[in-house]
Amino acid sequence: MSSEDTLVEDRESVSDDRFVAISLADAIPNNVELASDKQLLRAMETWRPKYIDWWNEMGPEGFQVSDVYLRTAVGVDPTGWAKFGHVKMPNYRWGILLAPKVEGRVISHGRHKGEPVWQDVPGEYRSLLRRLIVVQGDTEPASVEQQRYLGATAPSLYDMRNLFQVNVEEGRHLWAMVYLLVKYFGKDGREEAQALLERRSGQTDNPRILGAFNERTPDWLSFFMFTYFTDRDGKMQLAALAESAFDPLSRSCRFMLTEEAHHMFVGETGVQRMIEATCAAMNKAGIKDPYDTAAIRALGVVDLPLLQRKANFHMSVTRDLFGSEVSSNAADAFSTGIKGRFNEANLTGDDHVLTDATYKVTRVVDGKFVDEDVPALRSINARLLDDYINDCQGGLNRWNKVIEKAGIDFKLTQPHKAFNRRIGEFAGVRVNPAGEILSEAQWQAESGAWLPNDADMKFIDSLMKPCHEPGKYATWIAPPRVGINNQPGDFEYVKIV
Ligand code: BYC
Repeated sequence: MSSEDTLVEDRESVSDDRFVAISLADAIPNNVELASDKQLLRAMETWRPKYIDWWNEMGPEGFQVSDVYLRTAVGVDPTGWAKFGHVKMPNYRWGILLAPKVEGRVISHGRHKGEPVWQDVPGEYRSLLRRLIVVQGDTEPASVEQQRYLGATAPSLYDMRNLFQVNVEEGRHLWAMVYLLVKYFGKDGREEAQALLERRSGQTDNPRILGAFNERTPDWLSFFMFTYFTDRDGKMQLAALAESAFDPLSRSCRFMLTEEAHHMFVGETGVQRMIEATCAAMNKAGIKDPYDTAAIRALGVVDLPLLQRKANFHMSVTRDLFGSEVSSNAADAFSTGIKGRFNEANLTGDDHVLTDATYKVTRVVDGKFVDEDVPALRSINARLLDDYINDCQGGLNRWNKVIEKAGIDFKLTQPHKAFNRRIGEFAGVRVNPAGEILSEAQWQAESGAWLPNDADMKFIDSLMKPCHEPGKYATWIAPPRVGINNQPGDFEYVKIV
């Protein structure tokens, strides 16, 4: 039975109206009653072939005709929203999926707190809302573009499949934002939807909007770090947008968050499996010193200090994605109710309006770090960044447990908040991971010890050899504990054509 047959069977056996009304005759699966909204349907049908052209041009290079074991959303409730089956990526069922409507939902924060949420866009907030939706939407195709060459060097079919799963879901997240633009922003929205397919990650004349999404993702270490650290910015930003007074945005983001969780799982377990391979190889060879780089690299595994440098790079670049710590844009987004804080509706201890509240923001004053009380409204980005840094720590703790269990004396840490920053309070200040402010000369002399250096990149490049046989893994990464959807170890996740 093909995966498409399975989808038909599921739909027919389910009468729960929370399920996506998926019809294989429809090009666009959705739970927004697309068929009855002719204008929207027409706009989405016009956009869809352009999206497919973009996917074919900028999506995963070399594997578009291969059958990939993908998870496809077929409903939006927790019990049955996903089905697995081999699919060629261009045939993936991208669609428009919103989390179920919460009846009686009221605005959780800002000057409209307590009023009913909006089902349409208030005219006065139109451009602010559109800007945030465009920025969010822009990151999604950007990440697919950044990762498009990685299939060729995948360390296993399992990892290759996870890469492609992440890619198709980022594609679907673009659909989610395009739906909002096209449905609620008229001609401007349609133009923005088109522009989302035209910008290109890393291109000088028409780049993606945010810095980190123009960086290269040249190797699998970058991919795993990106999916752990940068997708976690996705989690934080989507969670903040899920608090939005604009209910369709909130519902879109709530469903996107369920997919984001898998991306962070790929990142966390990817890094963990690298650590496992390194520790096992070191122990087997009787190497105790994690800084015995030459000996460790000769074993075909990644030394732990290099993992730290890679993590430092991705953490610092991702922290820039939170914007300036002190920002009037962020204050506006909060006061209008368009974007909340992380977990806004459940926060206790303030009035959720924040007119008189303050928040401690770390700043550089006279060459020293000081924690200053800043109006809380203007510190919304600083607070989300602090929440993000806390949220990152869980994975580091779990990785460190693996290292400790292996008896190796090494600990992965988060660098100081100000390390290697280009946006916000710390742009233009040179700071080491320990949080000491440096001169430019000191930075130039020492930063190769804190960020991936040329020798590191050369070594990583030497490891990036494909391992595409079912059940086999590259030396530098341990196999996963369980297969996707409990498949056996030698399962052919990607049938390479
Ligand atoms: N690079 O007051 P400012 C994800 C711009 S990731 C370049 O400092 P604001 C995902 C800013 O746009 C989550 N430019 O900050 C993960 C503004 O420009 P305009 C993506 C930057 O506005 C993995 C100017 O500087 N979602 O989903 O408070 C894979 C001054 O802005 C940067 C969102 O980010 C930068 N790093 O906050 C796939 C949520 N930072 O408008 C997907 C939506 C700032 O003056 N976006 N600028 O021309 C937002 O909430 C806000 O736009 C930001 C910036 C938090 C990004």
